[in-house]
Amino acid sequence: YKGLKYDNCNFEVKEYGVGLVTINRPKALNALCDALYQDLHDIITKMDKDEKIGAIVLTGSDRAFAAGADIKEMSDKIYPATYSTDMLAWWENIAKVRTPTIAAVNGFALGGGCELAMMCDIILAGDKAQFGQPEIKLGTIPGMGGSQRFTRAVGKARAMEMILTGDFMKADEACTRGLVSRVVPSEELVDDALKTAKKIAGMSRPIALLAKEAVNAAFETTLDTGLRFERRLFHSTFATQDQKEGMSAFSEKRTPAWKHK
Ligand code: CO8
Repeated sequence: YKGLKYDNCNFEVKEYGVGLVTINRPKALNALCDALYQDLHDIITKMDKDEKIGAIVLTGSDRAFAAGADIKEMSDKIYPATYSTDMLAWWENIAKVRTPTIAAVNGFALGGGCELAMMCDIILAGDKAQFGQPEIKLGTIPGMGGSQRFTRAVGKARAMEMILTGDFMKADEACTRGLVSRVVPSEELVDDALKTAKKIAGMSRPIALLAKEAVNAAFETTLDTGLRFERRLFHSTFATQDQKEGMSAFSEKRTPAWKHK
């Protein structure tokens, strides 16, 4: 797939095991039209299957990560079709990717753009990034997870306020409230995200996938079930050569040479 070209996204595979996907639809501030979804899904699925890739960075432009779903494309849709096609359900495929993902957000992440960022495992924000779920101003509500993931990230009161007013949230506040992991000067954002992704890609791949699965379980279960699930996954790491290698390397004061990259 490495030579493939897409209309709405660019991508590259770094030699250090990181996939970089750049949303590229400047004429509409990277609004997420159906064709863009197809491109993104195709690239990300291929990267997810590529065992050489240990982490994926998803970014947009300086002005916009993505300014939402494509308003012009959806404005004439009628209810029976939205329901019978289960419109937008397919976006969840992006959240189901098993490889760790980092959204590097510069500029606007609004509506579907904010929801897409929240489908990633980590959000890093450029200092000028702005997040929001302004669907209410268009006479609709979030449809790709905003009411659920935003609420889990920032808590009920602020999520309600944002979703009911359509106001935007700046990077610093998003960081203070836990929506984003770190704020970075915007010109350094993609390099920082690649560096972070490289660090993750340098871990044992199966162990990184287990860690991701364990954290994600925290959003789906009771504490007791989640703790048991974590323990079972933890036990299972002892069936890998990489647990032996990691702990031996620590004792021998050397860098581990993972068997399962
Ligand atoms: N869809 C389509 N086109 C868009 C979108 C969008 N979401 N956002 C911006 N554009 C286009 C503009 O129409 C404009 O095009 P043109 O030059 O042809 O007029 C171009 O991008 C540049 O935009 P602006 O001139 O408006 O740029 P500004 O810097 O003045 O403003 C803003 C930037 C504040 C981001 C402004 O463009 C804006 O408010 N955009 C809409 C943001 C929004 O409401 N997003 C939520 C969309 S709804 C959504 O995501 C719902 C998810 C669930 C349903 C999904 C169904 C598929």
